[in-house]
Amino acid sequence: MDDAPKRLVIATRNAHKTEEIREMIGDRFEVVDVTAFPDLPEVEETGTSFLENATLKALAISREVEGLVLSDDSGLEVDALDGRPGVWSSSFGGEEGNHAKNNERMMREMAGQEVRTARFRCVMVLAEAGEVLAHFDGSVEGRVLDEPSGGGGFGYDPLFAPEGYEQSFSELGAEVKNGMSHRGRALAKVVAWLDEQN
Ligand code: ITT
Repeated sequence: MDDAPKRLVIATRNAHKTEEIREMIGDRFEVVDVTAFPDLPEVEETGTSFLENATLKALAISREVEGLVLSDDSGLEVDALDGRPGVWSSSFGGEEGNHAKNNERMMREMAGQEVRTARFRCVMVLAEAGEVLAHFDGSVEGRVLDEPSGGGGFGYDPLFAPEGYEQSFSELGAEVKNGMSHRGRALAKVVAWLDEQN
């Protein structure tokens, strides 16, 4: 019998997402992301919802690589900003994937704002051979801090304190974050679903 872990391809170019998923999923899967396949096309995120974008990414990559593909579309919804940046979280500061600029704009827009509630959302889509198998979601409530704090994590982590905590996700560290995060919650559903199939 072949006991080698199955490969799970994460349809992302964000190494932080890959690392979090790898840490959380343990040794049942060999986790790789699209950076392991230099010839794969860039997937345009033209959707207006997390589910649409997660579906676009999962389908496009699963048409190109063998086996199970998992995508993650995620972002921060801020109540005082009417839910922005949401699906546009990654380019909020004007430059795709520039976390420093994203956080600068967040601080600017939230300066003096009393209502600071927000949530991270994550939608994951599992696909194989160009077909969606299932989708999953997770969210975590919290608030936007006045100033960034802590050096861990990525994206808006230095500015986001989950409900019940004074510290940001960056200060709390990977284990605490993964145990309650939008991504952790969505991934727990993915794992339960995969377990049911076996
Ligand atoms: P891929 O599309 O290649 O997966 P991406 O980073 O562009 O990578 P998204 O389009 O899903 O991914 O945008 C997610 C953005 O939302 C991300 O760049 C951060 O700005 C923010 N974000 C999502 N999850 C986060 C987390 O756990 N901590 C901090 N910020 C997060």
